[in-house]
Amino acid sequence: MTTTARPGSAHLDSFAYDNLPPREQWPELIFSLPELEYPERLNCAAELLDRMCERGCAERIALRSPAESWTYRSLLENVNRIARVLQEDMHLLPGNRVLLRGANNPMMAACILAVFKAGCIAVPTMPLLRAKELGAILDKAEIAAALCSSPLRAEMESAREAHPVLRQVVYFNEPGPQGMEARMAAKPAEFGAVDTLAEDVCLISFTSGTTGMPKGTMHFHRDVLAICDCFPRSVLQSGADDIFIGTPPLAFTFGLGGLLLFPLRVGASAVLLEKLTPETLLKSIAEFKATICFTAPTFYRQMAPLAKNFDLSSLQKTVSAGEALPVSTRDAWHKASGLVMIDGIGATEMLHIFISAAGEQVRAGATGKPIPGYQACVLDDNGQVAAPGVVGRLAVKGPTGCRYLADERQKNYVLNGWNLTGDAYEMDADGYYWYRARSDDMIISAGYNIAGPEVEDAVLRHEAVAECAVVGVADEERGQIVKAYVVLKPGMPASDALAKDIQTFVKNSIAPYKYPRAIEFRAALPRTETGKLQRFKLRDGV
Ligand code: 3UK
Repeated sequence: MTTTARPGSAHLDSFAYDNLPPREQWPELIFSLPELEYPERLNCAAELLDRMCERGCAERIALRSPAESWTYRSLLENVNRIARVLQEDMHLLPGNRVLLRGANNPMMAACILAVFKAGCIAVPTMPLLRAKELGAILDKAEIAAALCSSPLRAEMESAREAHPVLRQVVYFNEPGPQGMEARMAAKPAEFGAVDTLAEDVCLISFTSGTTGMPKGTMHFHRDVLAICDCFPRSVLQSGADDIFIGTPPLAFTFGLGGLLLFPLRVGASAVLLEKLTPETLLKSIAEFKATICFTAPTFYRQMAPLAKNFDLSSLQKTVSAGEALPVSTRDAWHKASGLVMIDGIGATEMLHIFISAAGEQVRAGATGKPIPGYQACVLDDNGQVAAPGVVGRLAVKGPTGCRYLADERQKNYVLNGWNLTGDAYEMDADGYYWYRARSDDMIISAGYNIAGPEVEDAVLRHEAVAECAVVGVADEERGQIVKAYVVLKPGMPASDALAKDIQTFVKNSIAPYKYPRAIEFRAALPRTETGKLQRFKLRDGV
């Protein structure tokens, strides 16, 4: 092990420093709000736990699950005990990476925070990943230690067999004598946070990349707090009395922020639930009297027709992210719940949401404006700032930004200090940002540029349609044609006549050249664990 970490760093293992992109390839970082002025030394877990307890939150509920409620004090004590297990039993050093595996539950949350507090680097992974995918992450981030929730043991063990780099695994939610809970019981409840630099890496989040090797995005202690001090303060305006709920896994930064970091930052509470369906999420909102919900657009779409069966009177704010929010879904949710959806675009590279709007500021169809602390622009093909109304590449910067772990693709994401998210966007004269498509999802048919999501929104308005994905498929005459994959509502039989009817319906609502020349009915659409449509699979005919 080398010690080339930067002077003052708490990292005794310099892996993160050795594998950050060179400084000149980082995006520009801007700290334009007073709340973003952090001290040079900062441990984000100490800020979220010790400081909150000192400020009088100790007896408030931090985490809830169907089985238990943890106060801030009990969360702090459990985190301290786990941090001791990391240091004293597992002999981990600051800077070591720790793989984390588990569904959303209080122990998973505590393990992530304990890794931060011990100055190690958390590498949370999506619960559904298989041994092969885990192996790629273990090798890439050189991970020698893992904390894994007991139900995920089988896949963890096969990854371990194939990847000797992983030397130790401790299981949590595990009754056995070697399990985390038994080890914790033998530890005192105090632990002094490792005195990290604000710029010491504490989190490596792997993207759910659709193609190629997954990319590890590296984030600092400061970044973890910066996302809490941006979107939740200015747009969401959450406070200590809020009860957060939702579906995204804690291993996805959308969930890590929305269901753990944001609530802790303000002394609020988070409901952590495993394996939610639209129905059980609605039921849980009613049961836990949740006030803020985070999930993906398709979940809201599926919840809308069921909402009337539940008491959602506690619910005040709903956040949609992960993919574009079709206006038809925004409308359906508004009709069902009375709530104006807060759409927000975020990215693993940026850690969380950077363009959004709430309440009166919302313009249906637009994602919103850059949130305070972030700047955005649209770049044309020459890398110049495009005029309002011109579709181009979305570029953003703020206090957080892309730093890939040893990856050539850093140069594709960061250009002249801007983060390029890979999205085609348009800014209007009022500064609102309108999502068009993923840049590589734009369809070019007979010379026309067509954005799939716009066609999807038009198809989704048809009364027989439950879900829809639109892609370009190769066509000799037109280069590409627009093809819609459609899931029908229950009880709607597929037929050629219905396909024709949907085509006519779309032609009547948007420019006719955009209508889907081909329609295929499917029982379901391919999606990632985070609810994103996998359009590439449809293009490849899977
Ligand atoms: C797309 C959206 C339109 C967009 C994420 C909130 O999704 C998150 O991170 P990922 O790395 O994907 C990033 C890409 O997803 N996208 C996300 N939100 C929207 N497109 N409208 C939206 N509202 O293509 C973006 O580049 O998986 C979302 C918070 C944290 C996150 N990591």
